[in-house]
Amino acid sequence: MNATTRRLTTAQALVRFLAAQYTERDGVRHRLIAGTWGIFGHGNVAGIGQALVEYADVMPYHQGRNEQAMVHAAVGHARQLDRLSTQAVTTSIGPGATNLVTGAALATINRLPVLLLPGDYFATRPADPLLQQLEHPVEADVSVNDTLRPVSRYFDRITRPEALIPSALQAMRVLTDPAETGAVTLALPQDVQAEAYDWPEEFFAERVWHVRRPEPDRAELAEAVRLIRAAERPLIVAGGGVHHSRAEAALQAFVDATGIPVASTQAGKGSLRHDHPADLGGIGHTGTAVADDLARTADLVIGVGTRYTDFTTASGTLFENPRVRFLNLNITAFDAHKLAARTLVCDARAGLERLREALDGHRVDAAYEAEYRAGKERWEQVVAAAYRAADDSAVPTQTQVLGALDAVVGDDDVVINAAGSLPGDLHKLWRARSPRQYHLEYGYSCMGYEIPAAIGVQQAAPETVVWALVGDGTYLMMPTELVTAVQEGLPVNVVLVQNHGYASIGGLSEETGGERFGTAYRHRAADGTFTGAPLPVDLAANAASLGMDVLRAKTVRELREALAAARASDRPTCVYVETDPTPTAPPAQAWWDVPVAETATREAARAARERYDRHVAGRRRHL
Ligand SMILES: Cc1ncc(C[n+]2csc(CCOP(=O)(O)OP(=O)(O)O)c2C)c(N)n1
Ligand SMILES: [Mg+2]
Repeated sequence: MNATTRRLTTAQALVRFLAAQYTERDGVRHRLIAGTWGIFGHGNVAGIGQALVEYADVMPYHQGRNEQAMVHAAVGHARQLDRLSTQAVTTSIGPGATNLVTGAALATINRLPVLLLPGDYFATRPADPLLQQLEHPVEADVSVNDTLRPVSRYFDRITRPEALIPSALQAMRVLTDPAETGAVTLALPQDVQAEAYDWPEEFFAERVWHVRRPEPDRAELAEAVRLIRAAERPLIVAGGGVHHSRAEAALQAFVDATGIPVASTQAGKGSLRHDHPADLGGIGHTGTAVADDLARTADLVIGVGTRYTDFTTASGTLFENPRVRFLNLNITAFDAHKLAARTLVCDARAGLERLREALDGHRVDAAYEAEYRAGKERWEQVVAAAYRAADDSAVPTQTQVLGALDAVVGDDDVVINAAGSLPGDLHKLWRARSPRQYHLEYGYSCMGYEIPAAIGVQQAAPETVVWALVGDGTYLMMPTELVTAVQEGLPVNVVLVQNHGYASIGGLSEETGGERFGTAYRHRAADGTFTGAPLPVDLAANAASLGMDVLRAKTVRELREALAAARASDRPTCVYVETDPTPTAPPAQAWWDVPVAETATREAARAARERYDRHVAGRRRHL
């Protein structure tokens, strides 16, 4: 049937195939797989590794230090380009492959595409066990790569060369499907990688994957319009789907027409510019007072592209109005149906545009608008107070670090963070000036995402100024890719906030009766607990040792100067700052459920349990 064939190894065929895949949406084209990250071992060096050198002209290769970090970089890249372009990650078998699991979970949870290519055991089984093989005594076809199944949106093991053809096509379909996307894994037995096959020439032809924008269903749209017209206190919850769909302008047009205010999740923040009169900032446990007050009294919550995590709903306690109803616009039916909502299963941009047209002339009450505008102004004062440092020569608090950063960033700078106490402070305080600026990975909140993600974002947007904000605990978990930034000459900026341990979990521990146990980085004291002197680690010296330019800032003034210098520099630069632990962040405006010991001898836990029981009593099931 196929007139011509090309004799290549499976690995060569895969690399050639990947180099010819494109996405298209709104007439804009991207390479689907812009490059391939790789760490080589015996599971991929002679297969994919050889193919990458053979085809270096069509498939850029990036050298990473840690497999998990390579996935983070690919995720950062994918998020920056609205999921229209990602990267592949090739690993050895065994430990190299299982290091992917955390990154894959992060990608799948955040609905961001990445292509994982772990090496796998021989398909032909000539001499089991090979180096790094898990021998399962009962299920002989199990490999460690099976740990990637539950965290992948598509998984296959390519045990014959020709099986790659249907599987590679399915893999591209899932990567480019706006409702299904996430981590896609093609496990590649190392003998099959090196095996030759006569591939049909059509397999290597350029292929364009149209990323669709499904329109709303007519009946669902009519019901949505009816609900919005009937609502007195409607509130939009904007999630990551607004960004993925590039629906920010449509959202603003909808809001300008209707006056309905917008609160945002971590993934959705920046959907409206911070200074838009209807932007209420973050919602939920780490939300603003104005957003949470409106959420408590809303009679219609319009979720747009949100998964409604516990942070957003204050663990099921936030939406208190007895008459509250939900209307969810989501491309994923699974998410649209949450909270027993009326659904609008479609693309966010298409849905918002159709709603605006159908609601022509409808607007919320002027009194409601005045109420939330006043609340927004009050919260602006809270932000200003948290950012302001009375004394320029003092050691900054963490919110003053954010204030200093706020003063130097440009409208299009990207600020990346994922875990620790910074996500909460950022969600409450950050003034997002452009849709991609606020880059919070809070689906998995994975310590260590920040630095490799900054690399992926910088690769996707070479002209953009990129900031990775990391706590000291996060830095220690994954500083490895600083070496990659240095190697690639990527001018990423890292702000390293030193507070000698886990301030976030320390605070949480104290609130929940855990007495800050195991959350500070300190020497052991005489009684055996970690309550001695702070550790004599020098993370600034560590960053410098990896090749970064490092600026140490001891005061607010020095910090401001260091941030400005880092922004101006064309080299990867780390700004190191020790913070004053005096709390200057506004307190949580809503609850978060972290179960407290029901029985304990220690007073701290007993008191925490009493508080806990009071909160649990306020939980609602929305049915
Ligand atoms: C990989 C990973 N392990 C554990 C956690 C749980 N965790 C969340 S925040 C945190 C501490 C973060 O410390 P640091 O980066 O210093 O930030 P700080 O809390 O001091 O602001 C931990 C351990 C996590 N989110 N990710
Ligand atoms: Mg810390």
